[in-house]
Amino acid sequence: MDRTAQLTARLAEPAIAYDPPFPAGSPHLRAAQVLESNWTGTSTVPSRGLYPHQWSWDSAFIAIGLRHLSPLRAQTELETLLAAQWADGRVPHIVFNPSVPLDAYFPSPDFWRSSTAGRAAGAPRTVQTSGIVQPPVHALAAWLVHRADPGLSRARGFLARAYPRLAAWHRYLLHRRDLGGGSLASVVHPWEQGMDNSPCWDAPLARITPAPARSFRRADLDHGAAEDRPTDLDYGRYVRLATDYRDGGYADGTDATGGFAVEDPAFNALLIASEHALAEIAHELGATGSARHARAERLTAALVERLWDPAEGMFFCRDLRADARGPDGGHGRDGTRGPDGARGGVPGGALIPERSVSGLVPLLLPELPREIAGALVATLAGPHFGLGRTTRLVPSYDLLGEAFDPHRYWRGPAWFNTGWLLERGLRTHGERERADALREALLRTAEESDFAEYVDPRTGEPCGALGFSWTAALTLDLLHEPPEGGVSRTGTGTFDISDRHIKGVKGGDRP
Ligand code: 9WN
Repeated sequence: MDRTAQLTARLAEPAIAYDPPFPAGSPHLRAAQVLESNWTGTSTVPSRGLYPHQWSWDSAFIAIGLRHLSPLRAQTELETLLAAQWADGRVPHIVFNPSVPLDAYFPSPDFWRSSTAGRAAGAPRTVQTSGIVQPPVHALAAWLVHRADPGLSRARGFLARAYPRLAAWHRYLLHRRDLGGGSLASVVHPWEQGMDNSPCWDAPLARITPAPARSFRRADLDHGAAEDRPTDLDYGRYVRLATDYRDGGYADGTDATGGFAVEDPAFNALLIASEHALAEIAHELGATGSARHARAERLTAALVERLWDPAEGMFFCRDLRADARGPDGGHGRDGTRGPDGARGGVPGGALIPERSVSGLVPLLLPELPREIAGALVATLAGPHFGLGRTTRLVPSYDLLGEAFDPHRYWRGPAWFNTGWLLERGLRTHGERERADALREALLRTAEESDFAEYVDPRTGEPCGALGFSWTAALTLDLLHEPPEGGVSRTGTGTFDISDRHIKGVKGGDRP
């Protein structure tokens, strides 16, 4: 164990355990061991070496798996993250562990300087965070965690304390981040969308002057293979964007965020799913929640209006800073499709003509029009993603795209969180056989790869960190969610989270 790992391996409570235990070497136990060894006492690191702090959307996925082992730990995971929320409502993408040496991860707290540079935006004083955000999976996670043990949740006032924070988080995204004026939230940095190095960002990033390579030291290359990670040039651009945002006081809608502004389908689909979950939380707390359900439905209409391309059968990112009149500004490399993609008249930028798994993730929304869901399923199984034909898991990027690389970060490999979301989406839309097959492939590959961060989508060859927390957590969730369970709208409105008996797990299921 290296020094960083030792410093973060502080256990504040007894180890979580299955009761009665699963046999040694069973997938349940192996996944639980990953989560156990990545737990710091108040949250879970994505991976001990590469990512030694708390990450926002990782924690949401981790909590979804942890709820099957320890609902208390799952609640704590989310509470630790929400305690670092800024007064303007943003939930930061990293919450730094002060015990970890500064050089263990870049950009470190002394780069972000949240408590000083972020003062006007209301950054907390006592905890150091980054100043950007990640996809809003948190309300969905909070609701699923609550449903794993409603008795414990009510006794601790878990939802009553989380609700105002989650509501402020959504308010921030819907108001401060509606940079395109079309009701969707925008990301102002590739790290915010979570698929950092996707080819979708190549065109918008090309407009950014990179920070010189000598001005920063990458820590990721101490742990990951350079050929799997983003290039130095990409990093230079990430650093420039983050520096400009920081130097503008992390204010939104100003010149500081002018360089990069993208409406992303997965980010917004997760916001919609979480808005439905927030409606359920409001209902549990005694309100009707109907205004939130209605808002989620309006957002779904905006998602379709602004990002759906019927000709391609999938959603695309909208680059708000693209010159919609320029020759490369519009969707369609041959320039025949017009600056706004297939449909004219959508104001603000242009669709980015790159097929990313992000454009399939809205399948998780149950209220998606039937023809759109059908087209997404066809695209998933078609030549660009090849699910069940040429790929065993869903690639992060178009198999036929020029930039496809089965090993490089978000430029082709398969991740388990997007696979999990699509498994739920297929089930939601009645594609039971495909969902079962994807579930089996996710479980088999997670186990065989030692819970890898990501894998080659065709062969399952592991890449990145091993013992990766969300891979283990979502494996546990799939193991505990029986495929024959079907999906109802009684839960989040998105996933089936109706009362399920979680058998054989200590503290798992109470009335
Ligand atoms: C930057 C932690 C995070 C994930 C992201 C993934 C990667 C960080 C990095 O790791 O991003 O946030 O250093 O590359 O792309 O999705 O949340 O697991």
